[in-house]
Amino acid sequence: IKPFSSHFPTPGARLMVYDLKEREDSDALIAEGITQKLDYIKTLGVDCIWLSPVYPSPNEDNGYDITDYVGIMPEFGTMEDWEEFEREAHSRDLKVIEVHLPVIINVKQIVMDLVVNHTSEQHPWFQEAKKSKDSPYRDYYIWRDGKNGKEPTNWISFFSGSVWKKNEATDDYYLHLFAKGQPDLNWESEKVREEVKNVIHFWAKRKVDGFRLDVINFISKVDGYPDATIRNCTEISTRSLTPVSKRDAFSKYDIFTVGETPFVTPSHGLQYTHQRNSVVDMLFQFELMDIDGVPGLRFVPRPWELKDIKRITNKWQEGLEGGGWNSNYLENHDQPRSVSRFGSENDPHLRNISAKALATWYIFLKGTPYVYQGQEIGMTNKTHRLIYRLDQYVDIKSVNWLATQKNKNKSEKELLDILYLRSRDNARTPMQWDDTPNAGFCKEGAQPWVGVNPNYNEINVEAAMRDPDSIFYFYQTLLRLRKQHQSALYGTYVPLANQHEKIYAYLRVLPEEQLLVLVNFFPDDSSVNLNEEAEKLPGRRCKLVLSNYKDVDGELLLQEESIKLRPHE
Ligand code: ISL
Repeated sequence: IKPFSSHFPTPGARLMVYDLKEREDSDALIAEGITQKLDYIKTLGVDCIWLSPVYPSPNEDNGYDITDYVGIMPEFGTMEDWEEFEREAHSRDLKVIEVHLPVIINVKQIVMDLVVNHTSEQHPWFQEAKKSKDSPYRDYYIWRDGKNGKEPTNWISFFSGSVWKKNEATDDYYLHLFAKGQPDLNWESEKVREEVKNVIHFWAKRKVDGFRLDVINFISKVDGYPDATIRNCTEISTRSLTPVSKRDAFSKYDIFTVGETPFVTPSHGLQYTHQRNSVVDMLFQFELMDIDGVPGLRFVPRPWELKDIKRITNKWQEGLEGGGWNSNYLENHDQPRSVSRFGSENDPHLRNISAKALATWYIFLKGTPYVYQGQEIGMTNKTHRLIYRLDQYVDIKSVNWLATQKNKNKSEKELLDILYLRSRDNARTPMQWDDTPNAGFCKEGAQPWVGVNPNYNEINVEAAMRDPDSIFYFYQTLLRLRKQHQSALYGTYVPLANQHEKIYAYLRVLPEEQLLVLVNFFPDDSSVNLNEEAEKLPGRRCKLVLSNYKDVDGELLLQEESIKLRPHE
């Protein structure tokens, strides 16, 4: 897909990238973008690409505010470019299968982001709807009268402030769980549901293989619109998903779906993804993403603990066993970078080792692993406060939160420290392709939509491809091993050494093959004794398949002394 034809690269789509070196002429600025990087993505061993929204949008929320569900943002290119991307992606079919026991799902290649909890306020539907109470589009959205001259309820938006905005023309309020520019669609309306089905048909006919369904459990709101007690959005959604859209739209095609579903529990997860009557093939839950922030208060950081990672992972791995299916991830476009968050980012050696340790830990969990762009080369958070200023943060969630901090007596340094840990911008800096200016993301002298992370000289794809010991090649190996080993795909998850504070240990068990994963999450030596759990172990020794330290080889003795692991080993 073509990026901006002016000098701007791409604000919305996270995998959207382009390489200017291929062509000399000025058209190079509208070169092939992501299509050009398909071989890179394939080399990594990825079977399927999820594109963040690429539809027309004023970009108040990086493309999650859509004005046309069946168009392409002109800055990215045209529908013809998208179709070329589709053809090129499908021509690289790897013929690998992803399995959701016991139903075989073919590998899917292109997943589009379906953002239908809300539209952009610039969407023609809303532009019409807000004009008058008689508008034919009025009930596409959710309207309520004010209460005593104030908002209809006390609900607080995910992006700070009330979820209600006054509409002068009709003297009432519309609901927006996210930005003011993202009015919620009214799913009670048959017309809205028909519109959404048409969007699904539109893309499915263009050979899209699947959809990520943005905040899909928020589409139904809590009955009666009562005031909330804890005043954040956790209380607003009724969280229930029913197979209706699937019946009328998805089931007509060989379509894969992953629901983005904040606040769900494993029992929801089992129900929604169950092989017999699934609503979605898999879902994204967020419990791990909340372990280093006060629940519901993203900008109140706290240190994470391994015991929380264990508790949450055990809960989801065990909870979805026997019919459900997990999505496993360390990063996405809303989250800080994992190596900054859970690894050791400052020392280059430990950054490499810890990124590999984290990868090993999650790629062998049961479920489908997702890799977010740049994670495979160990990209880090947006750089520290010596370089960044408050006004250089552009993510609406961060910007709106900053506005709420005006009279709260926090110093600039404190605010920058918080954003450094928690801002969504951390994941949204341009992809680092090489060490040329702007990291090869856009032309020298061009202004990327948000600043390139200054560490691109060191951390970039070109350097990773040159170095046999890079994080990239380790990911490649992990993804290959996962497909080669039946235990890694189908094995039952069995946690070991649950009380250990430093080391995460688990097995993936099939009668004919067992896989042991041992990961030291911390930057110091640690050891673990598995003798007490000898009855769970497959045997006394195991063959070493892979390590992130180069000098290990051969066999691991499981029931001798304790097993020693070096920093992040
Ligand atoms: O960020 C979160 C988890 O820590 C949650 O608040 C939640 O994932 C998120 O706010 C919902 O995200 C999705 O919908 C938003 C959009 O801004 C995000 O980029 C998208 O992933 C509204 O469309």
